[in-house]
Amino acid sequence: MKVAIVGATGMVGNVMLKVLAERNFPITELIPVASQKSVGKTIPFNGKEFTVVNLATAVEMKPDIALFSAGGDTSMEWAPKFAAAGTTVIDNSSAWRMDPTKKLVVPEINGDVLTSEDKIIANPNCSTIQLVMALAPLHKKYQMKRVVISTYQSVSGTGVKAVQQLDNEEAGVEGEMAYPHKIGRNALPHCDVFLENGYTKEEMKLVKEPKKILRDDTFSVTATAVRIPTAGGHSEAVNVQFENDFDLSEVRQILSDTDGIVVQDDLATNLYPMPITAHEKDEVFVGRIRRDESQENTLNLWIVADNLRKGAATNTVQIAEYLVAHKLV
Ligand code: 2RA
Repeated sequence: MKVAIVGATGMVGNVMLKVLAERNFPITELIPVASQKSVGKTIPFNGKEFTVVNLATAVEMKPDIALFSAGGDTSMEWAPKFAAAGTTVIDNSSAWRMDPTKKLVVPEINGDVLTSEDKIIANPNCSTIQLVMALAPLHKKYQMKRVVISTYQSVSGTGVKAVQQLDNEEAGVEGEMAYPHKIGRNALPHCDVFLENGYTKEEMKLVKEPKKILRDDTFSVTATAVRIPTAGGHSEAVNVQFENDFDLSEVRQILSDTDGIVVQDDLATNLYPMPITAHEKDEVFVGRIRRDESQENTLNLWIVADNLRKGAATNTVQIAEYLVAHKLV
């Protein structure tokens, strides 16, 4: 399999390379793609060195699959060019996610929507992936009615500049600001840009993407996305009301039995998910499972995952694995 990594020198691109190697994805040729300033550099992969090329050259090399993490503008311009050359694109940006002609996929949930005709496939937003991984099996059993989410998102979701801002603040040195305010010992209710309705783009991703992935728009969602000074992953406090009542022990069992989910929930030993314990893992961790005593049929959950792995690179590679396993590429 000839595989291009568009954005190979970025944070998610680097994690993609790590995950591809860890999972022994069947790569015969790697095509690292980056901006002109990186062209000609080499990137190590599976004991070999591969030379970085620009986008136009990568299209001409006709990769079988191109994993994109290079921003929405690059995806909008270049994904169709790769697709026209016969490449299957799996894109991490928000560019194609809500396009009705494109699939938005978490393989464990809706991999079955994929066909060999899909040449541009959207990887959901990181905070969406961890949310639906936990909610999908519960929705199937109890039918969601309304979901209220508060996120606590790592600076790594913003990118290198944001991680550098936090490092600089902690080191007491001046540097470029990724955020409008200091992030150290702070919390910013501001992930991505504000929209006309007062929500941020990040919050509207949480409102819209789960309905497409779960193929059901009968439930409602509201969200508040908050940036906090952590590095290891995104956390979410989730309050979900179902149409039907549930049994807490059955909820735990359903989650424990779900591939990709790890329940960490033992108050006697202070066991609950945390970014520092989710860091560099591919599972989605669920804890603080308890009934909301203020409203019928309603559950509170705490969900944590590494936003660069299952939230981005690993889910992307899992989509590629699904395509290969089902002979769709
Ligand atoms: C964030 N989910 O955390 C967005 C993009 N990675 O900023």
